[in-house]
Amino acid sequence: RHIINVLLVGNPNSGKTSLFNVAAGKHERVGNYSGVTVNAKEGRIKYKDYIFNLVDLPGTYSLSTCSPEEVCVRKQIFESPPDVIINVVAASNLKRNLYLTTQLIDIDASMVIALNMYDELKKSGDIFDHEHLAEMIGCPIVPTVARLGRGIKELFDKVIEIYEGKSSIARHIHINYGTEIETEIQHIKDVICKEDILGRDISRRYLSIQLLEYDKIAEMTIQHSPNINEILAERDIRAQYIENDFRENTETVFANARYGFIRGALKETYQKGKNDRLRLT
Ligand code: GDP
Ligand code: K
Ligand code: MG
Repeated sequence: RHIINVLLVGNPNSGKTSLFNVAAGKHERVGNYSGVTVNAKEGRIKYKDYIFNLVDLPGTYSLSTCSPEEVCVRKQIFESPPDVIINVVAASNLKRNLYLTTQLIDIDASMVIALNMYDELKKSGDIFDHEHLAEMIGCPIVPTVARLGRGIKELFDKVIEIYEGKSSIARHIHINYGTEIETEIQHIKDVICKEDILGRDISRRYLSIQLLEYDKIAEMTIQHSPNINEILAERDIRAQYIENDFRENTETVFANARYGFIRGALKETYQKGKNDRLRLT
């Protein structure tokens, strides 16, 4: 049997540990507060022709480098790259949860989204065309109710499809940050491309974005590059252009662009339901 390495990535309280427990038959503590999962936990699942090596990680809102959780998740993604990431997204709080998703898209990870807490969404009466969103972002989205074990088989069926390269909607897409920013990203990418400094599977585009955001781990990634000085000088110039244009620091500019993408995507796919209107009046 082939082994598929799968990583659970998502916000705190999105239901990662519940999903891990129900899929791997474990009994890790779940709780409606953050910080229950502090270390990576592993479980094995036999399903169809495969063995899944499933890893549960601490929750994180982004992949910037502010918190120990974020550093832990990034380390896991880049130092032991999984075959497939399951991005657990709480349907009850899409706007916030999808922020991390935009970063996973930038990484160009092989990914399936578990649209968890689907019961909460149903209860709210809101209508979410998740199939449309899936097409927009080129990544399968599977509704799940981890607490009740619903949708788990369907989720792992999609993981297999992605792994086998048979997903009909999986595409490499990236968030379009707009012409000005895209131009600056390209300039840095070009400098990085001159030397193959990476030797591992990390998207140059993502690295360029992170350098523009003055990300410390990204800077460490290029520390042995023969042209590190050239890359950092180019970064400084390009970041300055962006900051002059937008009158904000680059981190804020990228964050705003990501939220802008999410707002646009949800505007097309998400409709407040009757229940909500009743509650408001
Ligand atoms: P984690 O922080 O991402 O590991 O999330 P947990 O698995 O600890 O779950 C956080 C809380 O959400 C717990 O109280 C779970 O029982 C609850 N929960 C998990 N999945 C679902 C679901 O699909 N629907 C609902 N309503 N609650 C869920
Ligand atoms: K939790
Ligand atoms: Mg957990």
